[in-house]
Amino acid sequence: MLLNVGLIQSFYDKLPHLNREMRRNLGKPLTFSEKVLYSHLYDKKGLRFYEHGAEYADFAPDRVAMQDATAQMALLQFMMTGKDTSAVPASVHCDHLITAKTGAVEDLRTANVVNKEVYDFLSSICDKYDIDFWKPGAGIIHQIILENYAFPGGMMIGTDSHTVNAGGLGMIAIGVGGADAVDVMSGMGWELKFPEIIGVKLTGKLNGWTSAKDVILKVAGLLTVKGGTGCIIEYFGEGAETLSCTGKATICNMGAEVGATCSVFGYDQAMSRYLNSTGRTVISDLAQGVIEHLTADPEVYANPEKYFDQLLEINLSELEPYINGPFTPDLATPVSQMKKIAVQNGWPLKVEAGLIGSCTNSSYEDLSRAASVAADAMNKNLVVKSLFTITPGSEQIRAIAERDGFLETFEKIGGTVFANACGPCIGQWDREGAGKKEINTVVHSFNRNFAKRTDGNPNTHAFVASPEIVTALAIAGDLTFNPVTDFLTNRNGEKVKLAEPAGLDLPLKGLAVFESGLQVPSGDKTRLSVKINPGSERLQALDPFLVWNGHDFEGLPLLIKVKGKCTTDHISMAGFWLKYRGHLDNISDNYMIGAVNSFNGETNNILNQITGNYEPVPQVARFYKASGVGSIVVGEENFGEGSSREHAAMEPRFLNVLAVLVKSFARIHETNLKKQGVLALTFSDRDDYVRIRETDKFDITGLSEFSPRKKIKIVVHHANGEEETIYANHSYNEAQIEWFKAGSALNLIRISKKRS
Ligand code: MIC
Ligand code: SF4
Repeated sequence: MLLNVGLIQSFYDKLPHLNREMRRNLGKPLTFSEKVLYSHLYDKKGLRFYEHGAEYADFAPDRVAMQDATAQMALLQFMMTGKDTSAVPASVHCDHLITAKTGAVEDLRTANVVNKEVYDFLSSICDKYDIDFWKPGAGIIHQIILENYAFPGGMMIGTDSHTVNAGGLGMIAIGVGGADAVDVMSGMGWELKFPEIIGVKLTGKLNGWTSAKDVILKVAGLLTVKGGTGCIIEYFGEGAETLSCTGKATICNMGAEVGATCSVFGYDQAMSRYLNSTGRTVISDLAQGVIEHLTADPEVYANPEKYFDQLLEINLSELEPYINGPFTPDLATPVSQMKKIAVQNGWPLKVEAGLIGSCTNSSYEDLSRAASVAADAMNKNLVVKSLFTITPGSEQIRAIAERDGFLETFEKIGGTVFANACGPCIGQWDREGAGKKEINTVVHSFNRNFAKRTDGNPNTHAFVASPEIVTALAIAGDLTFNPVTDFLTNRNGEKVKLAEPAGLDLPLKGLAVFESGLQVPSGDKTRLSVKINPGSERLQALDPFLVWNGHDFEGLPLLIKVKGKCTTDHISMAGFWLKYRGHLDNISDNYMIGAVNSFNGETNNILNQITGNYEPVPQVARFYKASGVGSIVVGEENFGEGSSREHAAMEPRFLNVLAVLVKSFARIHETNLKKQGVLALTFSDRDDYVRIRETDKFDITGLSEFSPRKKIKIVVHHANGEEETIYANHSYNEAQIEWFKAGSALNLIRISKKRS
């Protein structure tokens, strides 16, 4: 048991009193999300109502989670604070840096060699700051958290956007940038705009080919990639209670794809069963004792339209399986419509590969259901038409899947089991032939399907579906196959139909015996030192960013005006570049290389206003920086959607991009920009986007009067001598303006540390 039971017990002991006080002071029944948020306010004195979607509040999360690709920068920043231990329990997970190629054993061996320097750094720094360190091969951060650390009613932040997965176990778990993790590990309050709360009422019961994944695929279609921005999605209703805990986690996991701050389910018996089956009966017993405080007040679920800021309803009995994509997770198509829609859009119909697993879908239920489909295909003498791969979420689940025969079944139909890691989900798939950039289709059970994300090939059309649907499509080799109605032809030329998937939500035989891969802090600080080789390609100690000089920004050339979707994958690509996540200078060479220049429709080819040449974005940014010139980036909607990676904000800061002006931001990226000291602005009139020309220069004025809610005046100088004045909005509060002035939020912590 890794959890500190004493801490959880004392939190639960206080809950009844706290909830009574909240209800009295707020004068209304509370949603479950509100209960968790209010019970984690940094300062609980004078508890009062916070206006949803408007007021900032400071929170005290119970724990922090980090994965290897973001932990490097988070901990490099933490080192700069001069603290000697993390103020809250924290963990680091080595999962993102393992490339999937041949199979688990070989790929892990390679990763341990190739990433040795980074793993050594992380292991030593975790030891120094009392952080749990999960070695490569132990599993994917979110699966390990669900299996070991999550608890109902708790609050946590993590340096990965899918931290939200823990909502499946009743936790408010939020994805953040590393600088936010530094705040919490330094013992400071963690600031968040108090979210709006979307209620999703689930009725009915899943059946046949439909699974929990289809709930969120449907929600993604309804809300779109930005519909959840600034919101918590709270699921409830009799349908919610029929879902397994891991199914709930899948739904919460992909809430990141609609931009939601997080998603959550109130505590129920499915969660209790999951806690018991993962060796945490003591927690489920404690939770049972405060059960009414780990869900919303009854009035809320009885009259949801009165208490939620927005309400959706989904009948699970009528829900169809969905396939979402390509290139965006909110393009939702019911399986029955795929024939028509795929042909209409000219999507490649042949499925080249089916990939299951990932942090989103590698539960016992997922693997058992997918294995039942695979076994059925074998029994019916079907040939599997596509490549088929499995990435288990953790060593625990892998060992159970092996013990219970699922892996053998997958291997028998030709599947390859990859290491317990992110692998193909984050471009860490060394796919044969991907370099040829052929137009092709793959189907996976992961969560994101942005261009290039799976195998680095921009022409790979990636579709997201449940593991059982992915398995069926891999068997059929056809995107338009509908297992609910369609037949396949087997080796004997007979027409056969796949049986509906069957599985169990939890293993009957309980936990498997396995090597967890956890390194707990030794506690012996005297012999610990964290070394960074000054000549390293992969790690670089950080230099503080410069303090704002007190002057307006004048004559900033436009670096790039981005057209259309600009996710963090476009801003700071993963895959190959993951290896530079601990080296700000080196990784800055990927800045914006995936973004489309609105003036020529090309990627990584922009005008250098000084030389007049067209060059790659990082080259032009470095040229401006070397010439002592700052620059500005312009973009469209939901800018910075997707990942929590703060490299997407640190790189522009490092390259002297002083402002980012867009139509709208995704939450985590906007905060990351603010924290790193880049001005994050939105067009007051979004139509002003069209006024921006390739050769423009910008004056950002009135910065000495920079204040909350006050628009910022920008003078745009066109090359022909004309100028136009436009206005920008921002969402900075007083404290965040101080981050800007100090050069970064971290600079403020360092200053206060020096003073104390
Ligand atoms: C992702 O799914 O995009 C990642 C890779 O897990 C990222 C984190 C990262 O970029 O390191 C995320 O979701 O935050
Ligand atoms: Fe890893 Fe993919 Fe999950 Fe991100 S979404 S944590 S890359 S498995």
